[in-house]
Amino acid sequence: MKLYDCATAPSPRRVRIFLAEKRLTVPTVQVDLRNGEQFTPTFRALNPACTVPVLELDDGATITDILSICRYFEELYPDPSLIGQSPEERALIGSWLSRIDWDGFYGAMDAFRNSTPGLKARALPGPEPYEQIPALAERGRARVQHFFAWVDARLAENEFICGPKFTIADISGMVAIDFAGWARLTPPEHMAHLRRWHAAVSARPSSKA
Ligand SMILES: N[C@@H](CCC(=O)N[C@@H](CS)C(=O)NCC(=O)O)C(=O)O
Repeated sequence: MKLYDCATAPSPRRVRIFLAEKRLTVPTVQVDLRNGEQFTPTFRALNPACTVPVLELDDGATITDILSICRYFEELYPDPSLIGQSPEERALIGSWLSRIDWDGFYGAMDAFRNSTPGLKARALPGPEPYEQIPALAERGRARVQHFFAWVDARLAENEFICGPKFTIADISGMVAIDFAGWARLTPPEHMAHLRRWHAAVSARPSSKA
């Protein structure tokens, strides 16, 4: 088994943190996204979407998105549970996770990718040459501010995003916030709950994975 990774990119970081929380070690192969290694014929053959993370299983099968990779490890190694143990827990965690992806991760991605000069004609990850749309960068910034506000409100009443337990939603939320920093968006001073939680999850050893 091999995890195709890029040490500086937010998406594979989510998988690395998930594995670290489960105390699992998987051999990794670094893919140099800055120099376009994701577009080489070898990598395209592995993942035509030209993105990381990719988990390659021993039989050659490839899993090419964050959540499916995490679910795979959760089923193999259920303890500690990060995606929920009961149908209700799994549904609630899944629901918060999709809100985090929607406003937080995709908002940060739009803000960053539509405004960074080095990403011209690469406004979305993958092989298609999508042009940047400055209005999407602006909208992404607004979505991230909205994301900060609702996560702060949620954390006023909960230790972690889904309640008293650390879950995959906390991993995704922390990585989304750090990614938003690439577009110079940081949680405002007055959002004390968000800042308390972000400091706590960032202090876990897994956050350095
Ligand atoms: N659908 C993928 C998307 C992952 C993704 O967007 N990865 C980015 C790194 S954060 C990537 O590989 N980008 C390649 C590029 O920008 O060309 C998932 O959810 O795992």
